[in-house]
Amino acid sequence: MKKLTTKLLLLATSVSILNAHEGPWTAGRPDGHAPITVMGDHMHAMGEWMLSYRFMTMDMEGLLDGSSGTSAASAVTNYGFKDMMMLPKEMTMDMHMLGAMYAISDKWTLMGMLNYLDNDMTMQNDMSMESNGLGDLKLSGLYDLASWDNGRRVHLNVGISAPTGAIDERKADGTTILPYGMQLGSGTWDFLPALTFLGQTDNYSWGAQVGGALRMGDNDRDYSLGNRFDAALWGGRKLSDSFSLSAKFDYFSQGEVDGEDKYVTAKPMMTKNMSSGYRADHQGRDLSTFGLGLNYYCRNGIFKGHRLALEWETPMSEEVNGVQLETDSIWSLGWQYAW
Ligand SMILES: [Cu+2]
Repeated sequence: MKKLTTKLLLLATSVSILNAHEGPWTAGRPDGHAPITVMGDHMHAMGEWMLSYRFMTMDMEGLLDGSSGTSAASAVTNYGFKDMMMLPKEMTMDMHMLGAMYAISDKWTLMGMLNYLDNDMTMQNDMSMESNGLGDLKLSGLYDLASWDNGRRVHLNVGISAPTGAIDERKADGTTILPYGMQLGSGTWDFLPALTFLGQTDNYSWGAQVGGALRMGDNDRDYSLGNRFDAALWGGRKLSDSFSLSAKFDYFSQGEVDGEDKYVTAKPMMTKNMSSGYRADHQGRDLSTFGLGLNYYCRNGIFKGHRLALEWETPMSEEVNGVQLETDSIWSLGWQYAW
């Protein structure tokens, strides 16, 4: 009888890990938020506010031609650049992101996000280009489609991105326009739809999000960035009341640039004959990454309710349009506080 009880207990334990917990999904635990790089993953209860700050740094180094590594010399031969001097060698993109959330009802949570970008690119001739400033302002509404008593829920994200980021950043000489990848915004109003699924058990949580960015029209420099598709799948393991670990798979696909910057059209010799950074068909890529994250949720004292999160992402597969820099790694650090 005792043996049977033990067996039943073991069975009940293993089932409870796989099965959902009693009651609805809750954000009030360390794995109650998705990995820090996922935006609009959770909703709030009516009247609740949240502020967040994220710092993200991405390193890119070496050239890819499609999905294979290539050299600057081969790129010159294959794509007819004048020489390899101005082809990219490495780049660092730093991003500071401020966010706010407010739930106007239990069905609708509003979200706003503004970025400050700092880009630094070195060319093959070891000269560098820099750009920094505000990025595009994103405003979204999150709508609760369904919530169940077993820890599952699904919500819709509908957002717009306003073209507040500059798209006429220039080299230090003040005349030559910087490549597409060094500009701070899209220059277009973008529609940002997404669908988010969440689930929770006693010790685990998981989620999936599919979404994208649809550019509406051309910007005032006569082009639009490629549309973007995003998909993310993540899982979290609650270690204690304050700590959790997460793993994430992320995929995005962004198309080529449509149209061409008017400076590039006017001065092809100084731009697209020199560097892939100015060629519309050498923009956009498919990238799959794997990420690991650590989350801390403060439960007591004066920092009660504050969250800290760290995530590291590394590419699993990458295919660029034309010749572009290869993504190396991405580190993200975030703080969030809800009240
Ligand atoms: Cu929030």
